[in-house]
Amino acid sequence: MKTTLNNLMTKISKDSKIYIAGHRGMVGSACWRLLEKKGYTNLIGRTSQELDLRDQKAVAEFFQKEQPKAVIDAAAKVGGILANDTNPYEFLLYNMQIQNNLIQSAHLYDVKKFIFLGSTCIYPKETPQPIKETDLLTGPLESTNQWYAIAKISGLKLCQAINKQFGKNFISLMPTNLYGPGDNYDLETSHVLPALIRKFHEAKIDNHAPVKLWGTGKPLREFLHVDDLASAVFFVMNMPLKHDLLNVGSGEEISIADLARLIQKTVGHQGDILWDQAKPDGTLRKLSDSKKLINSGWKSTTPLKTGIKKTYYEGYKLKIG
Ligand code: GFB
Repeated sequence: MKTTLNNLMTKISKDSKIYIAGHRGMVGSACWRLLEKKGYTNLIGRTSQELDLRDQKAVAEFFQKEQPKAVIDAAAKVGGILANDTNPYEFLLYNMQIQNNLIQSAHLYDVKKFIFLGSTCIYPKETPQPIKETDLLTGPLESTNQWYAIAKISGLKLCQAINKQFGKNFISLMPTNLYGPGDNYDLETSHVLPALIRKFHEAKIDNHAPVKLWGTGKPLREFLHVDDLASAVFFVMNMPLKHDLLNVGSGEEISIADLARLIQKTVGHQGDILWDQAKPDGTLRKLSDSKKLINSGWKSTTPLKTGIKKTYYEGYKLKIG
């Protein structure tokens, strides 16, 4: 990365204007909470009604007026395996539109630090584990999420192009599967962890009815609490880094079947678990190698068991009342 001394020295201070794109989503709101707690006083956000991020002109006008010094790009069309598989058009197009508009405006209006968020599904389906940043584009993608992955790859490449050509400091973070407060509990579009919390909770209330889960239960996943991702964003925002693409993971891997048992126990469901093998498994393993970020000084602090308990009692149960 060709980063100028000027950009490396740029300090984001507590009164710097920081725009969090997607501030109402799970990731954006976690970043907002953390920055507010750390004493940052000039955070700005816009709802999708106030600013359509797919509208290039509106985004450019917003940047021209607001002149943020730093941007956290947590705005994206996201969803679980089925949503990805059934809406390829929206996952590819909307994500490219949103990120292109944000990245281009951030470049044109001289944003000093831009943090682009993606996911470890950008890496090839069959790749040595744990997955390193250098594994990018070394093989074919997983078919269910290739649309989202290609959008995110193009976003990180655009950030790298800006760094290379203009000496800027646009950093891409690729977190593993996230969960936590503000997650999506819609059973058709959600990721596995919130879906399982809801399924086990509802089945418990329904006299411990059997719970039907997707796939075989064999795939392995790595989960990261969203507050840990927010701490990585905060870390990266304040650090001059050599790298412009970094994985963010907990290093804690679990099979979907074991995750199901863990959530079942946390919720207190005592019925059977059934597997609907007509639903996709997705990639069989995607454990990230986050050594680059960890060696720079960041680490995750929420063990999965604790995070699930917190998400169930302080997130889901409060949400449903
Ligand atoms: O979290 P998830 O939807 O996404 O699914 P991916 C993970 C695994 O859980 C898959 C299984 O093997 C699913 O078959 N699973 C079992 C379930 N029961 C359920 C259920 O009720 N709901 C869901 N959703 N899954 C997504 C990508 O992949 O992860 C995105 O599609 C993104 O692009 C995101 O990268 C982080 O981990 O397979």
